[in-house]
Order: sequence, then structure tokens, then C-alpha cells
Amino acid sequence: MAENDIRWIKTHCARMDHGGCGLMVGVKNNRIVKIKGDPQGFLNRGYACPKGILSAEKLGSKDRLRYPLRRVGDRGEGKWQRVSWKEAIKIIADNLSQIRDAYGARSVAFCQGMPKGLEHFVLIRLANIFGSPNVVATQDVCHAPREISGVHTCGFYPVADFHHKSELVVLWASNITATNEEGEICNLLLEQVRNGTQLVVVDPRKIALASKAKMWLQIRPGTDHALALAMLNVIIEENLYDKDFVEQWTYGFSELHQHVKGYTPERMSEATWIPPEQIRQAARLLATARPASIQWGNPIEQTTNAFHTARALICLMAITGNLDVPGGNIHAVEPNIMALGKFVRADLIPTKRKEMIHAYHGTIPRLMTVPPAFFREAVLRGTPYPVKAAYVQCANPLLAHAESNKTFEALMKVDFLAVSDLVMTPTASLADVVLPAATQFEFNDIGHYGLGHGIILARPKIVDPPQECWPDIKILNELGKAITDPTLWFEDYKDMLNLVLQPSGLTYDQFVEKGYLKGEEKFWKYRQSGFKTPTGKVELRLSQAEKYGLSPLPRFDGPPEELDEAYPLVLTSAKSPNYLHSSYRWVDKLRNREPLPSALIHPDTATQYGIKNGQEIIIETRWGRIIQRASLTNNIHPKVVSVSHGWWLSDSAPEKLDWKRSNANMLTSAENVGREFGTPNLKGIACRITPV
Ligand SMILES: Nc1nc2c(c(=O)[nH]1)N[C@H]1C(S)=C(S)[C@@H](COP(=O)(O)OP(=O)(O)OC[C@H]3O[C@@H](n4cnc5c(=O)[nH]c(N)nc54)[C@H](O)[C@@H]3O)O[C@H]1N2
Ligand SMILES: Nc1nc2c(c(=O)[nH]1)N[C@H]1C(S)=C(S)[C@@H](COP(=O)(O)OP(=O)(O)OC[C@H]3O[C@@H](n4cnc5c(=O)[nH]c(N)nc54)[C@H](O)[C@@H]3O)O[C@H]1N2
Ligand code: SF4
Ligand SMILES: [Mo]
Repeated sequence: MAENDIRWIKTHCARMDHGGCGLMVGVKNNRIVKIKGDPQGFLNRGYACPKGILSAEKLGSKDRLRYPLRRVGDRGEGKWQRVSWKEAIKIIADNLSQIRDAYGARSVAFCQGMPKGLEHFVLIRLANIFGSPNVVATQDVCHAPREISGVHTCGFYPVADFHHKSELVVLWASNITATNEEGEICNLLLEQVRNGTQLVVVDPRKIALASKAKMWLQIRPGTDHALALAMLNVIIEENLYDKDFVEQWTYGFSELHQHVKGYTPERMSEATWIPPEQIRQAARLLATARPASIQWGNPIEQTTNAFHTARALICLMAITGNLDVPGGNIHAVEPNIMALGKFVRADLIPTKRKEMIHAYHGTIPRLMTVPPAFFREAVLRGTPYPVKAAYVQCANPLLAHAESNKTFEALMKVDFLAVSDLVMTPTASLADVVLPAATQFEFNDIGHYGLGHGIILARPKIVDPPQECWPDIKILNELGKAITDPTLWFEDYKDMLNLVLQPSGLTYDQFVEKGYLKGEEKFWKYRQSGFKTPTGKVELRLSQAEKYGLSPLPRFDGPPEELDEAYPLVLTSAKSPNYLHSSYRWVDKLRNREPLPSALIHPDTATQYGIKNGQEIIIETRWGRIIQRASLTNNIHPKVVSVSHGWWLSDSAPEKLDWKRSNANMLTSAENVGREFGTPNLKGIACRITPV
């Protein structure tokens, strides 16, 4: 095809991870024919990963849902009838209204997976207007521990600042070249590394950037808080902390000092498997580099100890003097756009904090989404009150939530389930109504709203969605009109985009012209107004801990699970560079890059258990068993097994929706969850392996 036939449009990548790369999208006859990184992209400067470049492949997939469907057979039987949008909205509206009338609005849950765009906030708006305090999300294992621990400790969510040079960056459970989390596009970091920024990597695997790192700490999964506490010990005992900052701006330093005396590198070495000398050296590196940032990844919030881990890491950022300094961990200032609370109409549901399902479980204040484990308790046991219906969008809970069998039970038990997705997923297959969603490139959207990085990105529509696919924000707008006060909704869903932008004075089209909005660059903000905590300081010791029943200081009381003869190895998982969680196994060009689920194991471990590369193995925990292929690599600790997460097989008829065979969350349990966020152990679980 001649290049000059192609019309190039700029947008931002989305829904392949958290998004962020500026893209140049080549279009011909309402079809995307080429994608490349936009050299002027604010976060990526020309970079785009293979998944982003192939992202339009999903649009025309034969597997896409194209019409609304209603269930006609038994739940999960797979018998469907095509219905019109009008009928679909009416069925959902009738069912949700009936359930609200019979059991109250709170018996309807609104469920979201990883926030993918504005739809997450429109869903919260819908729940608020409907009168239900229950928005269920995966925040328990993704972002709540980091964000909310941040808010309690220092008044904000500290994010690594890649826009200013750091002398050192610690990649702590962050495989940024594969995941580019929250638009922290690896390219920005790689540029710094080329210019001399040093790296320390904390990961059980030798990730790509470990080879460029000054140090790689090969940690036992689930013991990050032990390592952080030992580093606090070294930095304080060796007098390496920022004395001026600590004196003026922290609360509880002497208590922290006393407290971490017990967490010596020697003791914590046993827990973490990292030699004491390495712990000391890493602590010295972090304390003496200025500025330094901790790019803290998602595995630190995937154990019952997520609160302690996040708190210990913020204490490290604080006492090394790296909070809110350029090139450190900053409080990003939002651009002048509508505040979240206002957009979601939080004012309409003043009793929300008391009424949310998790309030009953005594979670940490400010946790605004329901942890999935508690949602299931409400459905299955009526604790603290019954939940009878769920509206699910952008989520595949059967794969994403710990203990999949329990999720299955809960989804089978609700009186009514509606699911919006791109394809028939295992979760959608259990629904009463399935809605075909439009996706990336098919509608106007805003990226990164509400994510705390101080930016929003324009994601203008490039092509029309196929057949009857609708953007989620349009679905929610129409559903809102049908089940709540229509005057609180909009003639056109696009009006919502303008509403978000209103304070900036820009229309959506003008915003698209600009491409992105960034808040003002301001640092050391605490010098004017203090930290937004009860003491006005960084609360190394939480001043309100007793009031809320929280641990005042971060602690380590042992790994998530103990090993024994039956389960001698430690299980973890990581995101695949080729997929987004459970999504897109049905996109051929992505599938060709990674056709089958594989578990990483060390060659010595494989020999010990008689396992060959590529062979199917059974991976078992005390909670369940799955099958994946062994992938032998020297890059992993011999006692660690890293399974692929998110696998369900969408190839051949009988297993099309097989959510059991290779699903990592068949191996996890929500029997024990962390009190603060309801987080189960996804990492650091005892396991064993055998050849099939
Ligand atoms: N064992 C284990 N479990 C984990 C994790 C782990 O590391 N290990 N990670 C956890 C984390 S961090 C997260 S965030 C969750 C993610 O959990 P989920 O968000 O539930 O998982 P995804 O696969 O990202 O997305 C779910 C669905 O969204 C659909 N989708 C994509 N785009 C759109 C769209 O525009 N509209 C609609 N309606 N649907 C769309 C996809 O087809 C997919 O079926 O999983 C968590 N679970
Ligand atoms: N390609 C791709 N990108 C994604 C996603 C995706 O599914 N695919 N998901 C998006 C989402 S929702 C999120 S939350 C982010 C997450 O992005 P990341 O924070 O990078 O998370 P992971 O890939 O789960 O794990 C990062 C690294 O932690 C290591 N690790 C595993 N267990 C432990 C542990 O116990 N301690 C330590 N220190 N390290 C450990 C893994 O080996 C891995 O290299 O990525 C986003 N980007
Ligand atoms: S790194 Fe993320 S945002 Fe960038 S192209 Fe890849 S999937 Fe898209
Ligand atoms: Mo996530």
C-alpha cells in the first residue's frame, strides 16, 4: 500500500496496559493500517512497544462481540439470543430497579477491573447516582495499598518522577520495560540510564534492566517489607538519613529508629534470601544518591502485608529526603480539570463510607472501592448484607481475583449479572445480558484521569466501532438515564468529556489539538503548607493508628506462607509483555508471540524434579493446581516459580472458556486477607511442581 494513501492521526495508546505512548495511527477507508510511536509523544518520544504497535489487530477480530445478547438457556450454558440495545438496556434497568426496590440500592454492585479510561469514573458516578456505595474493583491488589498508604503517611501518592534526572532509581518490583505502569513509559527511564542514572533492581527474576543495574537484589517473593525494614535499619544506624528533613518534617522518627533496630540485615537476610552485605550496600546507595526515586511496582501490594510494605517504602523515600523533590518521589499536581469527587457526584451519597461493604470489615479509611473478597462474602453469605446483582465492565473476575472457584460460585449465585466486554470471556459467559463494548481507537476518551500522575492524555476516536459496539461511557450514560434521574446524565456521552475539561477552558476538540494537559511543576510543596496529614508532617509513625486500629509502624512478621516438605518452592507471577492480564489471547498476532502459558523455573530445579524445557507441568499450592509449560531460565531464583497470569484458552470449542486449567488464580486463596485493603496473597505462596 502506498504510504501517501494513508491518513495519519495522532492519539494515545490505551487498554493494552495503562496506556500513555503518543501514537501516529495510519488510517485508510475507516481501517487502521499502521501504527507507530509519535516522536513528539510527551511520555514516549517515539517509543512504542510491540503490543501497542499491534493494538489495532483486536478491532476486527472474529471473536468480537458485535450485538447485545441475552441469556436463553441456563446460566453459563452458552445459549444466547441477539437483542437490540433498547431491549438490552430495558432488561438491565428492569432487573436492577426491581432488586433496588426489594433489597435497597446497596444490593447492586458495580464492578470494574483495571481502570482503562474514563469509564471507571463514569461507573462510580452511576453507582453514586443510583445510590449504591458498592463499586467493586481490583484496587485491593493494585494501587490502593500504594496510594492510600501514601495518603495516610505523607498526604499524597508518591510517584517516581522520570521527568527530572535522578542519580539513582530503585526498580522495586517493577518490570518497567514490559509494563510501563501508569504511563511511566520505560523510554523516559532508559534515557536517564543512558545519561548515567544508576539502577538498583529488587526482583526475584533477572529482568531486562537488571543487566544495566548497579545491583540486583534477588528477593524471596512476598518479603519486600523485610528488605525495606532492614534498609531503614542500615540508613538510620549508619547515620545516612537526611537529618534536616527528618528533624523538620517527620513525625515519630525516634520510634521508628527504636522499632527498626530489631530488623537487622542479618535477620532479614534469612527472610529475604538476600545476603546482609548486599542489603547494606543497597541501603547506602539509596541514602547517598540525591535525588533518588523508588519506582515501586505492583507485587509489593499483592500480599496480606501490603500495608506494611507500602509504609516501609514511603519511610525510605522520606528519611532519604526524596519526597516531593525533582527526580524523587513526587506529589504530582493535577492539571486544571474537574476534581474527581465532583465528577463522580460523591455529594449524592454522603453515607457511602459507612455503608460500603468493606466498612463492616474495618478496612483503612479512604478505601473507596470494595475488595473482591468482601464482595463475594456479601453475595455468598449476605455479610454484612446481601448483594443480589452485579454490573461488570472492563473486568474478568474469574481470572483476575484470587480463588477463582469462589468467584465462580458468587457469579453463579447473583440474581442478575450484566457484563460489558469485547469478547465472550469466561466471566461474560455467566451473564444474563452481555454487551458489546467499543474499545481503543473507536471512541473519544480521556486517559490517566484520576491516576495521580498529574497528566491527562487525549485519546480521540480514529475509526468507527464494528456493528453495534458501544463505548462503555455511552452505555453507562444510557443506563443512567434509564435507572436514575435522567437530568443528571447527558444528551451525548461526549458531553462528559467536556465536563471533565470544563475548568481548563478547553473543549474536547481543543484538548485533542494539544494532546495532553499537565499540572504545574511544583516541588517541595510541604514547605508552604506542610504535609496533608494530621500532624502536618510525614507520619513515619501514624498518629491516628490507634483510632483506626492500624499498626503504627511497619512490621515484618514472616513471609506470606511458610514452606515445608510438601510445598518447598515459592510461587509468584508477573505481567506478560504481550498481553494485558487476561485480555487479548484471542488476537492472533499477539498470540503468535506467546502461544501458551508458561511457568518460569530454574534449570537446576527442573533437573531436580525431572522436568524438561517446554514440558507441561502441574503447579500446586495448598489451594489448588494448574497446568502450564515449563520454561527454563537462569534468570529466576532456583526456589521460585513464576507462573503466567490471566490465561484462559479461547481456541478450540470445548476449552474455549476454560478458566481453570492454567489460571494462576486457581492457586491463590482469599481465606486470609490483609485487614487494611482486603488484599489476598498473590505472591509468596508455597508451591510444588511435577511433570504432567
Ligand atoms: N494472580 C494474579 N492475579 C492478578 C494479578 C497478578 O499479577 N497475579 N494482577 C492483578 C491486577 S494488578 C489487576 S489490575 C487485575 C486486572 O484484572 P481485570 O481488569 O479484570 O483484567 P483484564 O484482563 O485487564 O481486563 C478484563 C477485561 O476487560 C476487557 N476489556 C478490554 N478493553 C475493554 C473495553 O474498552 N471495554 C470493556 N467493556 N471491556 C474491555 C478485556 O477483554 C478483558 O476481558 O488482575 C489482578 N489479578
Ligand atoms: N504488558 C503488560 N503491561 C501491564 C499490565 C499487563 O498485564 N501487561 N498490567 C498493568 C497493570 S494493571 C499493572 S498493576 C502494572 C504492573 O506492573 P509491574 O509493577 O511491573 O508488575 P508485575 O509485572 O506484576 O511485576 C513486576 C516485577 O516484580 C517481580 N516480582 C514478582 N513477585 C515479586 C515480589 O514478591 N517482590 C518483588 N520485589 N518483585 C516481585 C516480577 O518478577 C516482575 O519482574 O502493569 C501494567 N502494565
Ligand atoms: S508501552 Fe504501553 S502505552 Fe506504550 S505502546 Fe506499549 S502498550 Fe501502548
Ligand atoms: Mo493492576
